[in-house]
Amino acid sequence: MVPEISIIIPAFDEAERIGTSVSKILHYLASEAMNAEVLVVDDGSADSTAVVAEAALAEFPNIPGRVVRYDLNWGKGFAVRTGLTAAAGRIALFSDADLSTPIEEMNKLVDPIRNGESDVTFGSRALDRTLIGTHQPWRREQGGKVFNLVVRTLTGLSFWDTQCGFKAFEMKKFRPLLDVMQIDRFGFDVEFLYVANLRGLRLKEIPVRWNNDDRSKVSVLRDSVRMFDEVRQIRRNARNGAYGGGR
Ligand SMILES: Nc1nc2c(ncn2[C@@H]2O[C@H](COP(=O)(O)OP(=O)(O)O)[C@@H](O)[C@H]2O)c(=O)[nH]1
Ligand SMILES: [Mg+2]
Repeated sequence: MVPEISIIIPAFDEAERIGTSVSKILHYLASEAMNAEVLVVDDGSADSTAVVAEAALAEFPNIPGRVVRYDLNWGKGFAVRTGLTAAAGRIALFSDADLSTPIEEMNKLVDPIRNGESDVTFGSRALDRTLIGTHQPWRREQGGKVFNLVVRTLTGLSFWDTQCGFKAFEMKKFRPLLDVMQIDRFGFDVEFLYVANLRGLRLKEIPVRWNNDDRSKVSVLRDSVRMFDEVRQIRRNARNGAYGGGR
């Protein structure tokens, strides 16, 4: 049976968190009787991420699940694209391995795609800040606001939080766009939204619950410098026509 939904979890050195997260997702899918598959993409982890994920998936043999892995760490963007390419579902949703947005929120993203209102839906921490339980450290949260301001200025997109690790796609429309995506690390979310918007897909930013997990894998200094570079690269690519024509 073709799954309706593919859930993709990009994972880099997540041996500590991935087992619990996969279990939570599978319990939820089972309790809701959803027709879904789960794909963990091991982004070149040096730890036992793949083994732990496989063990957790094996506990629900009725839910299709697998680990896709490769040896080098290419970055979250590359990992998510790998998962989307392998996805069989009509709708694909990716979620961070720490489930900062609880999986119970998934229908908020999936329903507008199911009923044909939207093509890309994405979780947001900016539209309703009362939904944030545990906040990120102050510096990181402010950094996020600055980053989103830069994104709005440089790309012309009108969204408030492009970076939440919880996004869903109507795959018939989004799959062809994967070919032009070039950003491998944390700037990929911006590229996804930019290209989808340019190509006329219907995007919707949706407030979701969110809780910071302080075992963050993101290095504020190294990764934010890269992210700003990646946003500038998106602008260059757009100018050079790498993303295809407008509407
Ligand atoms: N840091 C990092 N995370 C990656 C990479 N590839 C995939 N990921 C995954 O991207 C997600 C985001 O990381 P996380 O630590 O939750 O970020 P934060 O909560 O925003 O600080 C997690 O599921 C990671 O396992 C990578 O190369 N670096
Ligand atoms: Mg996280």
